[in-house]
Amino acid sequence: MFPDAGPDDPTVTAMRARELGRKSVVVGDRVSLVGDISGAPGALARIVRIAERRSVLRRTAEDDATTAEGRLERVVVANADQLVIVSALADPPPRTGFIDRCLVAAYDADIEPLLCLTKADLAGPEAVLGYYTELELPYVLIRPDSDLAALRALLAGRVSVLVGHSGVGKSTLVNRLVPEADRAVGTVSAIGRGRHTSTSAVALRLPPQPDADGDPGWIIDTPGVRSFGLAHVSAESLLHGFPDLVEATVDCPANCQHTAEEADCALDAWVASGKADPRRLASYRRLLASRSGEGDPREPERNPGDPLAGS
Ligand SMILES: Nc1nc2c(ncn2[C@@H]2O[C@H](COP(=O)(O)OP(=O)(O)OP(=O)(O)O)[C@@H](O)[C@H]2O)c(=O)[nH]1
Ligand SMILES: [Mg+2]
Repeated sequence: MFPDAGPDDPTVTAMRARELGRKSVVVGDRVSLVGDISGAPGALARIVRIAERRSVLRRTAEDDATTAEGRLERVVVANADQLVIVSALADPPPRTGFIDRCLVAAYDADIEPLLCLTKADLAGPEAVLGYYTELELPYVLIRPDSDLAALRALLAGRVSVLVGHSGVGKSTLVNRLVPEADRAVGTVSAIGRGRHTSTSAVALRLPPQPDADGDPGWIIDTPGVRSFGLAHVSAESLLHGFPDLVEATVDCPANCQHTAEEADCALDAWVASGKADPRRLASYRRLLASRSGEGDPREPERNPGDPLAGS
């Protein structure tokens, strides 16, 4: 991918060269090519080098750090500047636990988060936004007829990656932003059981806007994920996804694990005095528990208070 290439530069088909060894190329990687880079039909170039990655967004396949499968770490995309966390306000219902996990992944990877609430024609955003009032989390509301100018402005000049459950409307949004993208869109089925419409990540150049100068940016559509596993993130780094809580921990005793069992964890007093939402502390502790194999593995991203599936 060439963020600095112009819209008229050719699209080149390339394969990995053998000298790359076991290194995998992921969406967003900037690479060096040799061979036929004309972009002519049938032309094939070779990828001989992967540039150092500016950021790496990872997720663990499942959240169980105690099994080999659970520790299987996947690079979702390289070099993203912004993580667009896409959550529908209904059908499927929003999961604040999922959003919390994405925030942890974003802060861990040093990628800026943007909350994108879709299907605003079906339900209001108050409950979700109320949960995040303490965070200065930028957000956009999307409905089928909404103007996308504000979103385009937030996407301009950077590489943004969309993540979210299957059926929340990622590809629908990409098709609106990039009309020629022609991403397949599906019908919503029960979370976890349904077929995922998109099966691979694709980076697309956003079209230039008549009223804006400069690079309109890139958008990366990804397949829906059931849960955003964080087994690769250290317990200490988990806290960075909770900037509304992190300040309190300076008053914790040495080696405090911040679990509900810690008698002197300063986080309890912090929420008791109204400095943060108790639901955020509960979500953080559920995340901690899920990493040690406790908690409900079927719905790791659902927090109490989130709507039930199908409602
Ligand atoms: N009512 C309403 N429906 C929407 C909206 N955005 C998307 N949809 C519908 O939601 C369904 C799923 O949309 P997709 O764009 O395929 O969802 P996705 O996130 O790409 O799903 P995966 O590729 O499986 O991860 C489609 O039937 C869309 O028409 C919206 O803002 N409002
Ligand atoms: Mg899709």
